[in-house]
Amino acid sequence: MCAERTLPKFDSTSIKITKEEGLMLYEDMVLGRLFEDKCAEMYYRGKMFGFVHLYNGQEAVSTGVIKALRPDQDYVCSTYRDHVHALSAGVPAREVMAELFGKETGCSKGRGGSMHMFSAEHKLLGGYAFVAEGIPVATGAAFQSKYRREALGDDNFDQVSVCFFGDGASNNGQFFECLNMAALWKLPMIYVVENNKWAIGMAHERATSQPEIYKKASVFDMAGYEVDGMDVLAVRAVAQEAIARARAGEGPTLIEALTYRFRGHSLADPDELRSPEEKEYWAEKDPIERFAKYLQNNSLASSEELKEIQKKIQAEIDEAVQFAETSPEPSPSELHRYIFAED
Ligand SMILES: Cc1ncc(C[n+]2csc(CCOP(=O)(O)OP(=O)(O)O)c2C)c(N)n1
Repeated sequence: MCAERTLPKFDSTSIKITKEEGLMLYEDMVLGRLFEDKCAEMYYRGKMFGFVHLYNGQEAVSTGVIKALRPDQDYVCSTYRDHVHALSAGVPAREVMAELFGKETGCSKGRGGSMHMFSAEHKLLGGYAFVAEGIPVATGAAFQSKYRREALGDDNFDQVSVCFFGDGASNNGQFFECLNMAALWKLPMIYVVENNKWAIGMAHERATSQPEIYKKASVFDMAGYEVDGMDVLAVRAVAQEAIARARAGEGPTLIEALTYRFRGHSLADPDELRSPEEKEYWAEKDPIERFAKYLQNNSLASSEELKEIQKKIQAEIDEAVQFAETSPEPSPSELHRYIFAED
């Protein structure tokens, strides 16, 4: 088992959330979890093709960050582990499921599949299969927001861009190049590294000279924070601070969220390299169960209300599967649509 880092202390009594906010955060995490449990079931029933990477265990990061953004205005950029980011960004579950089924009604019109969720409407810049590939894309989006606002004087462009990626991506050259540019130009950018300790079967500590990724921000004179990625309120608090900094023109932030994926790297991974003790240690930190306890202990929700939410979400997911199953395949006559190359 890898050595565990001491997590930064977060005093949840120091913040106040309303019942409405609490239920919204809970619902989003439950949606991510139940949606992906259904994905696993559908994958093993042969309904999906290629690699499918699930996000189980990391939900507090997606919810904590994305639900602090302005919906449909701020940009979100993801990786191949992108279903839950898409859901948090507001892409309807049925469109994400249909994309996984390769159907025309999917958010990328069935052309992308699991690793390439995209939605212009919801400002989702895409899932990307190459490790670190989204980092320059999101940095470019942040550059255009700043350029339109400052050079062209368009006040509507006080957007923030958020880029999610894994610990493995933080050793890629694009990470360093983009952080440098974002800091130099004070871009409204938030880099969220989801340190789940593993890059497929490579333990983070074995691959990285400085495993505390947030510290790399200081080299660029950038704000860098580590946060307990299993605590949605802690993630939300650090995200809100970073968003305010970005909107105020004070530049980018690197957030390192310490988290864990509860399943193998992809649904094709037998997950034999991580020890049972390590998996159990992290399973006990389940972010959804933890937040459910918080809501009940603070009289923000009863267990019946939480069960109702689970039931409602399960119905939404069942409907999404029905929609995906009955949707048409993309037509072969449209094979050349949505590509850049010309004959
Ligand atoms: C440029 C590139 N190199 C290698 C791969 C193969 N690969 C796919 S996922 C992965 C591990 C990435 O781990 P991490 O960034 O920590 O993200 P996580 O899977 O933990 O979410 C690798 C090496 C790839 N997709 N792209």
